[in-house]
Amino acid sequence: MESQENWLDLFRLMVRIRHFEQMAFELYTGGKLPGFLHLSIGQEATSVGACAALRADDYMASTHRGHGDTIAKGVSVESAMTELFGGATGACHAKGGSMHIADFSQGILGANGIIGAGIPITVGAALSAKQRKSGQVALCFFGDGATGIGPLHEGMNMAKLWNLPVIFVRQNNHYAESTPRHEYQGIPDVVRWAEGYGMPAVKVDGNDVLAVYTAVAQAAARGRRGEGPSFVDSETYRWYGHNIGDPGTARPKEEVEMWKARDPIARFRRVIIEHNVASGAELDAIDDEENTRMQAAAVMAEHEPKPPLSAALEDVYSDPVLGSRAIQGVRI
Ligand SMILES: Cc1ncc(C[n+]2csc(CCOP(=O)(O)OP(=O)(O)O)c2C)c(N)n1
Ligand SMILES: [Mg+2]
Repeated sequence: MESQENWLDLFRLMVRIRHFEQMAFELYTGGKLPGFLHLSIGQEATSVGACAALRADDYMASTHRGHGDTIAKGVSVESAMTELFGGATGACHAKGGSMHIADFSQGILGANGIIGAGIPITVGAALSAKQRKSGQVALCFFGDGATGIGPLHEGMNMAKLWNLPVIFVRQNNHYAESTPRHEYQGIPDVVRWAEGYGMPAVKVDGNDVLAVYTAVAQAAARGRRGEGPSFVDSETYRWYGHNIGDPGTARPKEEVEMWKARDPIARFRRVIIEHNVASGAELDAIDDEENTRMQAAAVMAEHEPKPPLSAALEDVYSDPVLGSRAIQGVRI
């Protein structure tokens, strides 16, 4: 990114996501939070850099590890945390939970517990944008584990065939659950697969927020010019295990430590200070503000009312009458 104007916004967003997930971890392990968690701590630069390159009305679909992506695209920490608590005022009125936060008003088509499922949804959104000539693009995040999933290959083919403004962003954190890439991926370099489908594909340092931003901005510009899909392979790492029940010890300790030393937030902090965009004290103040906001958000979210049982079928079907008939036998 040539302009340094947004650097503090990017930094603040990464810090916000880090605080959100650290809070979620504490609440969950403290027995306060229901449900389940997949933390993306360590991957903040990929979420923030990619979403910063999008317009507010562009589409984005995420994965089971979607807190960072959805906050980066615009969901507030208050709305997301209330959703994690199952509160009625949460992002999805308690029907999404950690793995399915969506906000159509911000183009967020949903995090998704089914690996690769966001990909065809994004391709469909891009088709709609193209038909409406809206100038929107549609970005799908997916993990390296999704690279072997059929919908990715179908999605890349359709996006190319119909010349759709799709940006495929692989959050390449090297593992699917605890299985390393070389055990499930036919070739080491999936950029070649994407090129094989006829789209420009680049590898990017996914812990460098500016590098991710630049790659996705170029892809978005191509999409808006009518030049079709692009693929960005963003190499990063998650610090924690696959989910809250996994201590992450299947990975070599030295590897985890090496990636922690490449912390995307600490790294961007150094860049900001070196370029005299802000001082360490100013960045600390941003961190404090985000921490304070998160503490308050957690207290608020915990005490938000839970939805009544009678709301169970609200917001589920576009036609609630026909929709409720579809699940015969359910009586509320
Ligand atoms: C279609 C499908 N198959 C299997 C699973 C079980 N599953 C959940 S997460 C996961 C690994 C995903 O790895 P990756 O795509 O690399 O994402 P990461 O967890 O590393 O962010 C699997 C296999 C699933 N949710 N959906
Ligand atoms: Mg992975």
